[in-house]
Amino acid sequence: MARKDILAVLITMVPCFLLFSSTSAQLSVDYYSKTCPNVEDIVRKEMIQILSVAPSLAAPFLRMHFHDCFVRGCDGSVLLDSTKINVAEKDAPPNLSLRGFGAIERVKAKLEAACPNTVSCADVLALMARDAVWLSKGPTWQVWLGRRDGRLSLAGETNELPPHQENLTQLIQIYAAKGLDLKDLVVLSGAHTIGTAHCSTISNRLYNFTGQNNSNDVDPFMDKNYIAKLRSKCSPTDKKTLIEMDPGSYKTFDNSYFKNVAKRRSAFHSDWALLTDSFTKAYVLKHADGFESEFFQDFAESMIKMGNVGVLTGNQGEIRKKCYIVN
Ligand code: HEM
Ligand SMILES: *[C@@H]1O[C@H](CO)[C@@H](O)[C@H](O)[C@H]1NC(C)=O
Ligand SMILES: *[C@@H]1O[C@H](CO)[C@@H](O)[C@H](O)[C@H]1NC(C)=O
Ligand SMILES: *[C@@H]1O[C@H](CO)[C@@H](O)[C@H](O)[C@H]1NC(C)=O
Ligand SMILES: CC(=O)N[C@H]1CO[C@H](CO)[C@@H](O)[C@@H]1O
Repeated sequence: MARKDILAVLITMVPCFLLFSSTSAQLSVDYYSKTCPNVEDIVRKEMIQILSVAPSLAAPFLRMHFHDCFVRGCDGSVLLDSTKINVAEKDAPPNLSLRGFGAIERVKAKLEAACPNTVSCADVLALMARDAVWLSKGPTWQVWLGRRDGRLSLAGETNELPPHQENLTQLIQIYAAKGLDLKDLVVLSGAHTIGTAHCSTISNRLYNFTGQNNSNDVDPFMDKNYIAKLRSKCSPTDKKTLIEMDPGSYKTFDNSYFKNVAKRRSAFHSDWALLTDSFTKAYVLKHADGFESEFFQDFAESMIKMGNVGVLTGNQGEIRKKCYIVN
């Protein structure tokens, strides 16, 4: 299916989300049509420029939107800096590897110049994540807008993010707590078709899976050749080196994540775990074998759903002037 057709399908599907998703009731696709009609053009133009200079930021923007939505809802709390009296989400261990905060401030500043005090940081991030996927040759979708920014960010709450060592039972519970189902879990995991991970994140799978810290203590569910390949890149104590999560096409949003998972060549135990349930396994195997346009359509749907998690609307929260600090 051509990309234009996918877009058409998405637009015709959009009303279903209104009917079935109560949290989306106050978001709308034309939220800024009167107050900031060029919002999408401004974000897209900036994104094209940012990614032409720093292409590796596409994946971090997508991941940042996910981290925002899973902690306190999509309210921009991930963007707030710590203060003298508070440690923010940004400074919690799961955020060690988040990048691109400066670029988000630049896009927000452009929007403040065009339409002051109007577009929330939470919406800016949702738009940037969408454009990051599109510019990585993935699908696009209509972003529902009208999120307001929260005023609180607590490092401790990042424990609501899914840990990469988890088995499926726990991942399902973590997603369910956000109103996301088994299909969203397998589909959104496909985001790992772009981006990188730190050696330190995966070193336990390579050297210390059960805590014995010896050369045989590997994750038994990872392909042996792939373990050897990763070990050649990552020493046991390496904290800096990055590995491509989808080797060879980590800059392209495609369905190769599912090929990797099917071959037990995925970065995380949580990716492998998708093979331990009959529904998610069937999804992985089907999409390892093609059906990219169906994955693209599913990804767009699940991203819209994730973008609705715990949003602030109406008079809740505020519209931040700068994303790193409350007004
Ligand atoms: C089962 C749930 C998930 C787990 C356990 C998980 C875990 C992780 C971890 C540990 C990293 C690498 C961090 C590092 O070492 O630098 C990562 C990277 C990434 N994740 Fe996830 N993730 C999950 C779901 C998602 C979702 C839902 C999205 C987006 C929709 C996403 C998007 C990304 C992206 C794009 C990267 C690459 C970031 C970069 O290149 O800097 N992940 N994830
Ligand atoms: C998943 O992990 C939990 C806690 O570690 C454990 O109780 C459960 O049995 C595990 N489930 C599977 C299928 O391994
Ligand atoms: C190995 O794993 C154990 C248990 O998870 C952990 O306590 C220990 O710090 C790890 N050792 C290394 C060198 O990472
Ligand atoms: C783990 O093993 C490596 C050698 O494989 C060693 O250098 C390191 O000190 C060990 N770490 C711990 C905590 O035992
Ligand atoms: C604990 C820690 O390393 N926190 C980091 C979180 O991310 C920000 C922005 O990249 C870093 O400045 C912090 O050091």
